Amino acid sequence: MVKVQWYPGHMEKARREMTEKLKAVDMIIEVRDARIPAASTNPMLNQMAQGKPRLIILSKTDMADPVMTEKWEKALRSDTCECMALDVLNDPRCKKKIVAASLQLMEERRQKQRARGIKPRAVRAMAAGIPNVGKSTMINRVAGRKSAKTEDRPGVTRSLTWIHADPDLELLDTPGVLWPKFDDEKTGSLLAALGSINDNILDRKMIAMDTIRIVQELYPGLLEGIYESGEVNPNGMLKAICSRRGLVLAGGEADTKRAADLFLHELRKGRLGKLTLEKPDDETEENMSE
Ligand SMILES: Nc1nc2c(ncn2[C@@H]2O[C@H](COP(=O)(O)OP(=O)(O)OP(=O)(O)O)[C@@H](O)[C@H]2O)c(=O)[nH]1
Ligand SMILES: [Mg+2]
Repeated sequence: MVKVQWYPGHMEKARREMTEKLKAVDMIIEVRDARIPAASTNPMLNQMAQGKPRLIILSKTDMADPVMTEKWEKALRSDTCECMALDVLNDPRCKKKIVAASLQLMEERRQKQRARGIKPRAVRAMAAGIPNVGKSTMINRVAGRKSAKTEDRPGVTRSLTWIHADPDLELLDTPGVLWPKFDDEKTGSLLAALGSINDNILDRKMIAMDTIRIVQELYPGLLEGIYESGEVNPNGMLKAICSRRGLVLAGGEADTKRAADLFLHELRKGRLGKLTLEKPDDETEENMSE
């Protein structure tokens, strides 16, 4: 697997500002990509959040494997953590669900305030997560207007901004933040494959090959069917893409670099089907003991 890392100065700056702002925050809304629910969590966030109630939103569920999404939702839920999978872009019930879940997580404290005759103020939640998972899109959905800038590339949001999204919920938009060293190379490859790492610094052919291997393992036969290839290794798959899509260099040689870009593009846009590239731990263990 190829080794990737992306931790530019603006992320370290954002991390510091987020730590500072957390004092004024009641809870965290952590947005993760439903297609990679483990790789898309930032371990630094756990240290920063220090036991604040958390709502995990698995975004982009419209492109994830529904069976796996349900398993992940269950696996990630705990006493202090609610988890919901959402198509943040299209689900019309987004706002209602997110506001209700946030109020629910803060209910105990709000109840105590009411008992003391205090009218609870709006819940203040920090939207946090790695780049390009849909934090700003989620905020816009709750606000019902385009308050935060969104774009399909990592590193769009650059400053921390409070948005009065709902009378009951104020949301702090934050820049996507990664961490200085990924635990393993697979995490880096998955983050790169789904567009959370700046493409310009990547060896995209290596990323594509790593990802082809992962997809072949989890969804045997899928790519072979789509690209009409036999059972081939990742480089063979890139060559099959070249011949299906007519990607040839001047000398007639297969243009595997372009095939890699095309593959990553189709994967990111969900055109290869609803795929989830990681299984919850217990699933993996089950498989191992079989
Ligand atoms: N299909 C689909 N696309 C989504 C969903 N949520 C977000 N997107 C898209 O993902 C891209 C990134 O969304 P943003 O809201 O800018 O992501 P972000 O987490 O704020 O990114 P940074 O500010 O760069 O950290 C945009 O092109 C969105 O339209 C979703 O649930 N489904
Ligand atoms: Mg953003």
